[in-house]
Amino acid sequence: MKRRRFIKLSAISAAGLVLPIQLEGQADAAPLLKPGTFVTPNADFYVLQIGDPAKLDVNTWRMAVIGLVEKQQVLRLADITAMESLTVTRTLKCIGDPIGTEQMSNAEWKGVRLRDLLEKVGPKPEAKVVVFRCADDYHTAIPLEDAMQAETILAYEMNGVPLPTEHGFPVRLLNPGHYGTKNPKWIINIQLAEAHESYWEKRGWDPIANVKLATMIGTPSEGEKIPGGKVYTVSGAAFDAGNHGGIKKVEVSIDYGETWEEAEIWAKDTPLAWVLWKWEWQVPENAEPVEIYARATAHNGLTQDEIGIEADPVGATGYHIIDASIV
Ligand SMILES: Nc1nc2c(c(=O)[nH]1)N[C@H]1C(S)=C(S)[C@@H](COP(=O)(O)O)O[C@H]1N2
Ligand SMILES: [Mo]
Repeated sequence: MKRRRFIKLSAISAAGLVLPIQLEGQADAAPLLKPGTFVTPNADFYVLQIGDPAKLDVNTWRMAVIGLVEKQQVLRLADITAMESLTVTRTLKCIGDPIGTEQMSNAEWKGVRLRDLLEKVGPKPEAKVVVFRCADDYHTAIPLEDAMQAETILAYEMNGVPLPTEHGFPVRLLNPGHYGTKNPKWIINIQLAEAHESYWEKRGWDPIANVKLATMIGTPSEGEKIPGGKVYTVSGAAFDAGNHGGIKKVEVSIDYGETWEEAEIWAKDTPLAWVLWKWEWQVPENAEPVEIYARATAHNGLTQDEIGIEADPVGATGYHIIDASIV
């Protein structure tokens, strides 16, 4: 029995319009892997914010660390780059991203541990959250406990170059396990406080914003015509941001979820980065419509559910399903 998708894809994301990705019909072209590279080039990395990207001058940029601290500080970029640095691979994903769309990208980032900075200012015992205020008037807060984790990073380089303007130059936060909303760009002020209601929380979105287990299918694309009788590479990405222990396996179904075939994971790093997967499908000869499902299982045993929820307000879940046809 042909089952239809349960997820209503919403057209508007948390932070702007999600434009449908238009791909050319690939009937004649050789199937490609999508995403095709583990690290997304900066030019292809998704960009989302409440307004225009802020253009900041590094000579005048200062970042104040204030609030419930023993000793407030004002830093220049050179003060931050002089600190002990580390390089990490991190995937960012938008909370407003409907299942299967492409507000998800992966990069190599260089920066410093936020906790090294917080130790310099000395949080007072009453401090419970760290508030980030940004040059575009965006603001968000994270629990102090999260801020003190070794994986929470203030990044100033992306794929080997200074953060591009659109991605937060000169400094942004990388907050492991959390959707994009908790990864502020163009930071100009860090304040330790008892509580804070962030920009998107005021508009009804989840204040915690933990990334959900999700899988996207990159090839084929919606409506694609797949030549019968040949091998076709179904491919995509899966990500849980480490919230369920990382991705253990990805499976594909072409019979509405009756049976599942395990895909090959061809690129991975720590659970804080996506995994890329592919499955070689021997396409039947008969011309007919086909639905392709994909789901992931995490190391803690959680497998994605067919019945999903829309992105608003906690992030979308469910299978990504592609309607295509064998021709
Ligand atoms: N200053 C600022 N930071 C922000 C936002 C914003 O509107 N302003 N949007 C957030 C959201 S919703 C997402 S999904 C990510 C996107 O990061 P990227 O544009 O580098 O991919 O930035 C986050 N950080
Ligand atoms: Mo987002």
